[in-house]
Amino acid sequence: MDKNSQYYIELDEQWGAHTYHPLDVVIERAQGVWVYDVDGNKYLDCLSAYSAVNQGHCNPDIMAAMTAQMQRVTLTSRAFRNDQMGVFLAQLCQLTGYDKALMMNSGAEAVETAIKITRKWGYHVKGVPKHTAEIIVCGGNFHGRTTTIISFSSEKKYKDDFGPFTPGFVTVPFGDIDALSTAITPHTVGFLFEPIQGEGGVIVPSDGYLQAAYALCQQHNILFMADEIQTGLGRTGKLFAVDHEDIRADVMIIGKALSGGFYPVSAVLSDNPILGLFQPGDHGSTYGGNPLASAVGAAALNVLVNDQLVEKSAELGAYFMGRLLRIESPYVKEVRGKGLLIGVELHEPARRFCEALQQRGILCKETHENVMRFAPPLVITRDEIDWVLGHIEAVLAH
Ligand code: IF1
Repeated sequence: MDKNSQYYIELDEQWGAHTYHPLDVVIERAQGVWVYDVDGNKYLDCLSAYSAVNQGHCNPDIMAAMTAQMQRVTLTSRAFRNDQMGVFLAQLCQLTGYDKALMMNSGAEAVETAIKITRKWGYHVKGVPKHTAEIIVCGGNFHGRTTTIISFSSEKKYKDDFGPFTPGFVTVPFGDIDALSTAITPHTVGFLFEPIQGEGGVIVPSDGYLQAAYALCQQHNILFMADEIQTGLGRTGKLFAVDHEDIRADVMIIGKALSGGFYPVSAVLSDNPILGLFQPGDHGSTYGGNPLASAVGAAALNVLVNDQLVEKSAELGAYFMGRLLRIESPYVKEVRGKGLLIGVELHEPARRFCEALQQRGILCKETHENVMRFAPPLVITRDEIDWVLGHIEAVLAH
């Protein structure tokens, strides 16, 4: 029997929990910016697995490092040491300018880790009374799916059926510096934010907001906690999106592209006075810091640097955005973003436009109902962007 898309879709629907409503495209292989489905169609991927495959699908350098390490040792657990983790952490810290890093697996785990270390810092360094720490978060945030993280989600769908919730979080509107200032109390230990809200609909705060928020945090001895799981590692045309405002997070959270899509690798970066507070037994993970993840992460960073993907993202992103801004379409409300993280907000639901692009060989996914998100792998070429733009223009024209 010829196994077409429908066959696999029915398997998913019967045997899997229905936590997603994906486009009906069943991918069987991918290379660089291109993905291929089981029906023989080819698509240019403008989602990049939510920015996890910044280095391009099945990047050959990362693949070589992964297959080599797989044949040596994959998992030791942290009960023993391995010869890969420290080498990778040194490389990561030297690239990013932090004293220390702690590896986790998923993005949500890294966010949880950041919350724990920030609370510990609050009790041990700032002197906040035990179990009264508050972390300020932003409306419209997306930081993951664990029970603590959804406790401060403002999205009903992510939260409503899953209480009781973890206390200790205060929500302010994203981009509103006065609201942030008002929310600060003697119990505030951290301010957790995404420099550009991805799930929120590619929301870019106004220039100067993050700098002002950083200044407030410094003034009140509050840790500035950047979730750059999606925006980090070149996606926005800088290594980190906070670099656009020349500020540095006290606690930096990364994931996704840290492995280039081969394997879940996330990390929390910080300095000795903060991350140095963790003591044996405070935190851990069976797979966190394993040699395979370390080898993959090291290769993923090498590709980012050697292939100058940060610079490419800045240059090609500016070009992509410039052309999108020139589209005259009755459907388009706003074009926004930085680097190759671009949102096109429409006056109506974006799904039918995404489906029209799929027909033309381009994969993208709507976010927040009305926003088309374009975030291709950073290895995309200008010719490929031109080709994508031709189709976007056509789809938005009528
Ligand atoms: C899903 C969104 C993107 C993230 C930020 C932490 C995490 C994510 C800023 C958690 C994850 C993903 C998860 C994926 C959809 C996706 C997403 F639309 F939901 F918001 F990328 F835009 N912080 N984002 O963006 O990382 O634990 O998943 O590794 O379906 O949940 P994770």
